[in-house]
Amino acid sequence: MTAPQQAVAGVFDAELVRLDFPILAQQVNGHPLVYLDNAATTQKPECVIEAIVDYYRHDNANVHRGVHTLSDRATLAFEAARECVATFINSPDPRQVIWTSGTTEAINLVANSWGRSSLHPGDRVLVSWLEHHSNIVPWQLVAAATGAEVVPIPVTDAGEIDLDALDSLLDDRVKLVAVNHVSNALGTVNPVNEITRRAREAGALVLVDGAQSVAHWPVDVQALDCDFFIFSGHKLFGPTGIGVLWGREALLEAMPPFLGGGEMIETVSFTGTTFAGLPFKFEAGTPNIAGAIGLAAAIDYLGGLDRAAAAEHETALLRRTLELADEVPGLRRIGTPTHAAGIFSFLLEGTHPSDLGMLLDQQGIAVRTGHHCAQPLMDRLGVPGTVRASYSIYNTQEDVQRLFEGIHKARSLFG
Ligand code: C6P
Repeated sequence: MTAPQQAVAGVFDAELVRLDFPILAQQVNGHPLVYLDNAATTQKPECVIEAIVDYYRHDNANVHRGVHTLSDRATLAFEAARECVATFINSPDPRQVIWTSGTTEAINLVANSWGRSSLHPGDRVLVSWLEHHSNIVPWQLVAAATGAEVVPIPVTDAGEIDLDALDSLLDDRVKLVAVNHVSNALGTVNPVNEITRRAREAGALVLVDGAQSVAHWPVDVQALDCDFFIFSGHKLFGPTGIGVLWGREALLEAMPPFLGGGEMIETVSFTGTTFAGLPFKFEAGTPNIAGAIGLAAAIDYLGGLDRAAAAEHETALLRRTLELADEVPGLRRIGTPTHAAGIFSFLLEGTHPSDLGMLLDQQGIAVRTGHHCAQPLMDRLGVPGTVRASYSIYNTQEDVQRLFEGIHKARSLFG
């Protein structure tokens, strides 16, 4: 395998970036692959694949347990990965970075630990209509167990959180506002700073689901001023099965453990068990060591790119997409947020989204179709689902062109 061609800091060239992602070089169904399903998962650069392989080839051992050299190496790499994440999101302390299997588990951790210990009958958790199921269902489960209530924050027809409606919901019953940073279904960039300011004034905590934001621009948890920030490694060019819960130190210190087992204890006896400090209190069992190391490699990779220029590039792709969409009769964009991050959701008159998705796939173009795990949002917008093209740093204007060639072909077949 040839060495990946790393992008040079300060310069952004999507064609050069593509070379770092071996999977993108292949043909799918007889066509060069156009991968537009980045909101589902991003592809992995060679350096991430190599970091995982290297770990298993040379350093594999359990962490925090052995006295032997391999265990020391694995532990050092694993904890260095935590520090890498802490720097990446500007956490005041790496102990505030808790490894999880992904966004879903991280939200469940907060719901089960903070939620079950802090929510009481009559309390409210506000979630927006834009949320992914993983930021709805855990709250419904904890509400059923505690007598608290999950109340949706209305969104406008454009697919944006209605801030006036939020204001009217914020009262002293609200203990937490849980919103995504970017909607996975529409691409809406939510004004989380503003939401946090309003929630805080009302005495509520704020959880930000950053699954769809971290790959698009640098996130600073201190500047966001939220209480919990959560994301998945696999949407950030890292491996699956690894994710992050960041939390305010005082909150994490006060929260009870989520899962019990090895690693998360200080002492265990049948007369009483005491728990480890942060972050280990929340990390029961053998963690995803290779996943953490792979995620750190992905973050290092991003550190070699000019991220502002990368974000500009993605914005240009979406801008061109919207221009071309205007020229397609019968194409309707679903959600028209003022600020959108690299996601284009749409319907084509007379065509079922999954038929269009399959037809695009036959042309080597990967998109996602359906409700995108956001059924309440689909109901709110009155659509059963959409076709979703989601962009990343390695997509090009040629990819956009190919998408529209595919859409025009579908129109001629189905129209
Ligand atoms: N969205 C999509 O195609 P996990 O599966 O735990 O890594 O992430 C869940 C999740 C939570 N919040 C948001 C905003 C998300 O977008 C996702 C995952 C994928 O849109 C898979 S459904």
